[in-house]
Amino acid sequence: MNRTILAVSMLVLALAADPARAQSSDPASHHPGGADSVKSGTGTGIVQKIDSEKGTVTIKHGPVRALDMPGMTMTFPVKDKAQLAGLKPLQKVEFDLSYDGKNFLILQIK
Ligand SMILES: [Cu+2]
Repeated sequence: MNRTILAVSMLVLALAADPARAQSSDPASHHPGGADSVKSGTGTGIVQKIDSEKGTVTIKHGPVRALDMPGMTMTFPVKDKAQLAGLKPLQKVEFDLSYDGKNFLILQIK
């Protein structure tokens, strides 16, 4: 009788523990969907406007396929304001762009 109760309670414990262990050891469960992951891509375009005080550059750019962005004119903040120093309006540029799900950021422009 005692042995049966012991066996049953051990089985219950084993069943209860297993799903919990499987859940906490699954790394994917901590980052569902990857909606907050940072994407990056490369684009080319023509400089329209530079704001060295704000640290932004307006670019008429072609499609950036990695970020699902069609060609358009838009203003980007740059990570390093010093990179704006060498830019002039109507200059052709190539840029590395990141997108964190909310904001774009130019990592490098030349
Ligand atoms: Cu754009």
